[in-house]
Amino acid sequence: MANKDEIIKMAKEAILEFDGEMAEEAAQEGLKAGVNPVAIIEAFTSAMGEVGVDFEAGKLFLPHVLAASEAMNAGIKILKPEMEKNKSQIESKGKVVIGSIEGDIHSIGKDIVASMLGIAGYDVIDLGRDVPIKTFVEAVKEHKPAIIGTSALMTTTMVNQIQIEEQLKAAGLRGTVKTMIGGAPCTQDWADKIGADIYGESATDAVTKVKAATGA
Ligand code: B12
Repeated sequence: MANKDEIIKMAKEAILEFDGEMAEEAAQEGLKAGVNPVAIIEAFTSAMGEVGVDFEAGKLFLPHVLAASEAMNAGIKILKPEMEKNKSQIESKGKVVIGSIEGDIHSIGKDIVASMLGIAGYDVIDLGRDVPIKTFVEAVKEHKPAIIGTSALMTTTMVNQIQIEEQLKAAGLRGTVKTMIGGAPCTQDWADKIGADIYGESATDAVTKVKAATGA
């Protein structure tokens, strides 16, 4: 049986080689060997970061990025049910509405955050991707969540996070919910600038900060 280092290496290689079957195999081997699924997801994420760097440098093209993200999704699909088995059995710690912001179809990072918050015991309402600002506002009205999280992966869409702040204020809802932002171009500075309550750098960071914000 492969050991942890070999499995982590295989997980990274699978993404770098756009190989969904290898990603599934790494996930399966990892579960068999008792490797923490989060460590495997982190390996996928780090390789996806390398793919992004090569894409930016013009060494890879969009179909490569798509194939890498499909491979990552294939691996995560194997890990998810196993992670959900460890889901907190106690009653819900509160509601979190989450989605990729209007104009942004990137969803991998948001999906990881949503699933880790679910595993941590939150009732997560995932609105999907390219979610209109007004849909977020309506979801706050309907579900009354403790937190609303938006994911933005592009400098062109992160500006829409300002709209979340403004539209929630206009609807008189801003005081009822904490806003959380994340995604590669977002920073603590950006959160401070737009008045978002929480910035989460990663899914683990998001879980820690949501727990602190909800007193759970
Ligand atoms: C995969 C990918 C795609 C895939 C997305 C598949 C999918 N279903 O998500 C596809 C191929 C579809 C795609 C399309 C495009 N992409 Co793209 N893509 C990427 C890539 C390589 C990786 C993103 C990713 O999934 N990373 C892995 C995940 C796990 O990391 P993550 O998203 O950062 O998430 C973590 C944290 O940020 C955080 N987090 C994420 N969301 C949230 C939310 C909250 C609330 C919190 C607290 C935390 C949090 O936690 C996550 C887990 O730890 C990035 C490069 C990069 N370095 O980011 C480019 C990148 C984001 N894409 C880019 C571009 C330009 C595009 C396109 C416009 C390309 C085109 N010409 O069509 C289109 C976008 C169309 C649109 N309207 O959105 C640019 C954006 C540049 C910019 N303006 O800022 C990037 C940066 C690449 C580049 N360097 O040029 N892309």
